[in-house]
Amino acid sequence: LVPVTIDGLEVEVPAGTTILAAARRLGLRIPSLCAHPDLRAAGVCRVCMVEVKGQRTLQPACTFPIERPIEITTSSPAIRKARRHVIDLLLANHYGDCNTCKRNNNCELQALAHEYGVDSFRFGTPSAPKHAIDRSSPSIVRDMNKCVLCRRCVRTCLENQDVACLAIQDRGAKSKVTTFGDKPLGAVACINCGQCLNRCPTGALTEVDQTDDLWSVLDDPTKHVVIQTAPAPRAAIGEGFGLEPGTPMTFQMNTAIKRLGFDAVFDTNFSADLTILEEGTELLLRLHQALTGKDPAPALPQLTSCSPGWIKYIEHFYPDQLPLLSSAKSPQQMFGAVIKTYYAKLKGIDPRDIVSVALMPCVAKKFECSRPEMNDSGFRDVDYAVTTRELTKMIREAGLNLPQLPKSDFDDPFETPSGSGVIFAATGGVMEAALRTVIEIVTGKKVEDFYDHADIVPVRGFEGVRLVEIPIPEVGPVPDLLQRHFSDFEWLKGATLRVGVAHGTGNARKVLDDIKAGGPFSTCHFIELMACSGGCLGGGGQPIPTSPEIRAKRAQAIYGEDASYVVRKSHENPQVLKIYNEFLEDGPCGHKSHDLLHTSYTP
Ligand code: HC1
Repeated sequence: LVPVTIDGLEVEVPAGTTILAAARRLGLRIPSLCAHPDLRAAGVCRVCMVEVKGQRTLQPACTFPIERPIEITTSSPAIRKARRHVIDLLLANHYGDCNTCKRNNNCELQALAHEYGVDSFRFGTPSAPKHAIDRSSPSIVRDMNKCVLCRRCVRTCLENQDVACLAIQDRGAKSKVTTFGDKPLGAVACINCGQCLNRCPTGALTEVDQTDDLWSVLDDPTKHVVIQTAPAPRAAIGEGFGLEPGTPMTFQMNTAIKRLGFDAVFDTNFSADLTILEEGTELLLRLHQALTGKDPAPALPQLTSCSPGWIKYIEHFYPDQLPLLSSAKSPQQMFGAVIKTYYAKLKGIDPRDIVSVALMPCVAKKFECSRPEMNDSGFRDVDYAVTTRELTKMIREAGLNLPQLPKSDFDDPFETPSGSGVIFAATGGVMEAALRTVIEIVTGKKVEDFYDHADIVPVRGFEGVRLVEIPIPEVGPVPDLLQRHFSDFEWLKGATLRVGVAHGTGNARKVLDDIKAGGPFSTCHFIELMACSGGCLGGGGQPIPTSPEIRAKRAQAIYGEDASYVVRKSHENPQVLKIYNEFLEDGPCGHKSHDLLHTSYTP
């Protein structure tokens, strides 16, 4: 450990620690635009300059490694002058009208300018935008007039997501963030995950905003407007109203949604549970084929298919591995198909008059619902996917203060919230939900007999990739729901399920390369892959900022909600059992569910 003194405070840090990190340990804040807790240091913005005793010039705190005892000053007239100068220069090149910017009051450049007392444009400011706004993507809007060249988006896309569709071009005054061949974002291999916009300090990258469209349909008395709410937004939306990350707002959000004028609010947990029944049955069918040696050899490991950014990633970069994907649609899309068929019939409403909205933590969901494969109800299954940030904006526009609203339940006929559905939001959650159901269905015993409180802790956590073994020590009788597919489970007795979990497509690449190379993941039976860091709770549509700490707090809220529910397993959700009884009569992976709830992807 190396002793270091920062502003008179002493701390010992491992050799190589940056000044910025050492200062954070002491609770000191050094401002920066290019540093981000999820990214490696770049040292490009020069806002974090500090004095290091013995050095003739100011040094960037984010890249200066502490190798020997040193003395640092983070605030002095020279430092303030230098930082102010950098901010003035950035503003001289920054055409962004704060009043109309999506990031107004949540912009790091604006906050810095305020902090350093900038009350005029010292070097002038552009009088007109220099760049056309790129609206070609179904998910993301790029306005390079607001870019500060911090390269957080470039590093996120390259280092975290392994997509590399953004890059820095040219040097000096000509420098800009661009795409391959300077093409529109919608024409390059972007996976729409929106992880870049979660780390953008300004309004250069934002989601495609559909709130005006939504207000229009809500104002149309001929439309029956319903919304399903994904598990992740409820753990984060409070942040937009000044609450601590991880303050659950599930039931206050239901009240807000009703007051906005929606006719019904449903929980995506219902269709997450439906997904588990479908995807779990598909897994058992593939395992049966593999373990009984039946031809043709099944596609294993089965890969989850609910994260649309991940789907686009495998389509772009590993098309030869597409057969490994589960054919189950995502919960968003399953619910959409159910709403315009089963629900429409139950309520006697013409599906043409139903507007099906999804509240998602994700900007790729906007792309997903526009895919040509997603019309199996005979209509577009989901009409709009809006983000947590868009709903926050609508709630504010309506003059509602979310934290002060009373609580209300979800609406029938999908009103039962479930624990397995809610944990979908955290990395490892889809796997845990699937295991709760598969273990109980196959062994005929309670999952609590094997794991305390049904918490399958080994698949939880935030490591980028995880591999876990789940023994199946005994088997029980085949439940009615699956008798169409299996006469017994003897073929699974004594087997060990090998499962994997990865989050962030950079980690997905590691898993896919490992499968190709015949490594440990190639021997897995089932792998959960999510495009975003931390799973959906770290999605591109969630409140900004994001960081490992914020995502951990959101995860706590998710697991807390799971523990609080009476129904914690997908196969025990009464609404799921009812829909198999009343509508999907031939059960999971039957003909009707195949037509409505499954799909296939082509390279
Ligand atoms: Fe997700 Fe999913 S968990 S993909 O992260 O399978 O977006 O929250 O809604 O569809 O349920 C997102 C979250 C979400 C789907 C579910």
